[in-house]
Amino acid sequence: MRTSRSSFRARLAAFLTSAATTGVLLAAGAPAAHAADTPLRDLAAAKGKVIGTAVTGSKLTGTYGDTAGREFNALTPGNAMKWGSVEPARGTFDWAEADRIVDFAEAHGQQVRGHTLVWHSQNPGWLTNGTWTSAQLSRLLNDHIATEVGRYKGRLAAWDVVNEPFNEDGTYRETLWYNGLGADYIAQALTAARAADPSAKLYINDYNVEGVGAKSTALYNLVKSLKERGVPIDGVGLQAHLILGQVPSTLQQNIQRFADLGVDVAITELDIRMQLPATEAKLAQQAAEYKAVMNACLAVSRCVGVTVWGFTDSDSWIPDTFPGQGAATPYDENYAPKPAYHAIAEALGGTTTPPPTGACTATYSVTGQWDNGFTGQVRISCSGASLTSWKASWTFGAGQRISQAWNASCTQSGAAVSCSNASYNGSVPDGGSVTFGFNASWSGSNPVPTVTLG
Ligand code: 9MR
Repeated sequence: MRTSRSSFRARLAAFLTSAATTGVLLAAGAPAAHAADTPLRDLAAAKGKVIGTAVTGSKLTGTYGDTAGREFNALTPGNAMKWGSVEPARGTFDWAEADRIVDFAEAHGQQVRGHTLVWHSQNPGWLTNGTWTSAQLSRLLNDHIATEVGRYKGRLAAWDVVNEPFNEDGTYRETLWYNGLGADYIAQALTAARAADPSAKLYINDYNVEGVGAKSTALYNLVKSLKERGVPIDGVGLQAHLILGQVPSTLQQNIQRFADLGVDVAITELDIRMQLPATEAKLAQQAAEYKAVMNACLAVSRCVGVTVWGFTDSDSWIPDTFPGQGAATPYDENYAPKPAYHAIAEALGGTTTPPPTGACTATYSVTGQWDNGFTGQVRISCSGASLTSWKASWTFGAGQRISQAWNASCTQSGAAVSCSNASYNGSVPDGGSVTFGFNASWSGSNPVPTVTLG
């Protein structure tokens, strides 16, 4: 199928997808296929644990969708279920992205963690700018919970009912809810959520509560008193937005003390950020720290599992919020698994074959997909090695056919594709990369092939 560049661009804008990848290597001339690792979700399932990711609904196609569906057994909408997303104007609801994520999860046999019902942030302007009596606030809270939890009744595994209720010193955060209703807004929200969906596990979720400290102790005391009062509370979410080198040494002990209260614990938003650029040493340290977090959860039977806050560095909140920092997730921004990915797999009992250092790798991505066409990209990167010419080959698994290529010369014979460098981009220096692209047709499915560099 031929596609003009301009119509491709228009379609790309409408159907922008990101890409997952398959990486393959070549060190010193000998092609070494990267053995397909067992998906994380299969490893986690064998241990009865959740391995989840936050997702952006609009991106759940192409390689992003393939990876989210293949590797994770739980999804959390990163933003789609927040009040400001679902009810931007009072009484006007937009469930499109949230529905899309829940539908995707069901189609892929994944759990959904609802996030989040009661928070001080990402609320609609009509709510935060309004002046409300406590009776009105109370009604708004109950109605919101009844509507949103009711919509997904029976379909969600858990809800982050209340998000981030504490200050760092363990006092209550002064929010719209706290100021209007007092600390009992928390019990009220939990009670309303239980009434709207008796089968969903109800959580309080916060950050900087991973280790034992003033804030986590306040959360502990709250959960204890809610249990004593008979308020429905099933679990605590430890977000775990961590900084490289600062994984709390008391993480497992802290998880255990919550478990001993008789509630579940989930690591709900794990990422481990670093000052950029990411070096091999930092990525190795990050891998060890991902493994330590996994192990702390795996050591406590009531720790249900770990969710990462975005699985790829191209879909992470970190660079926007902490300028100069990033590389916080298990996949790089080209969807190549990082050492952290392999560390998660190992913690879950997998045996992985991490790429050797000193190699050139080829990473295949679907960067745009529409009707029956798509644009693909292959990036060839070298680290500790270099190339003076290259050839990237793969076999299309579902009848895809290349119609045009740029920055490489490609031939296709049956399902076999072979692309060689152009006259100007054969050389890939140590630490450098080149990319080439192509347009191709697909129908039915568009699986990502494994590329061999040779
Ligand atoms: O990942 C979310 C990001 O896209 C939003 O811009 C941000 C706004 O605060 O919220 C992010 O998710 C947050 C989550 O809902 C609660 N814990 C902290 C997360 C990172 O800010």
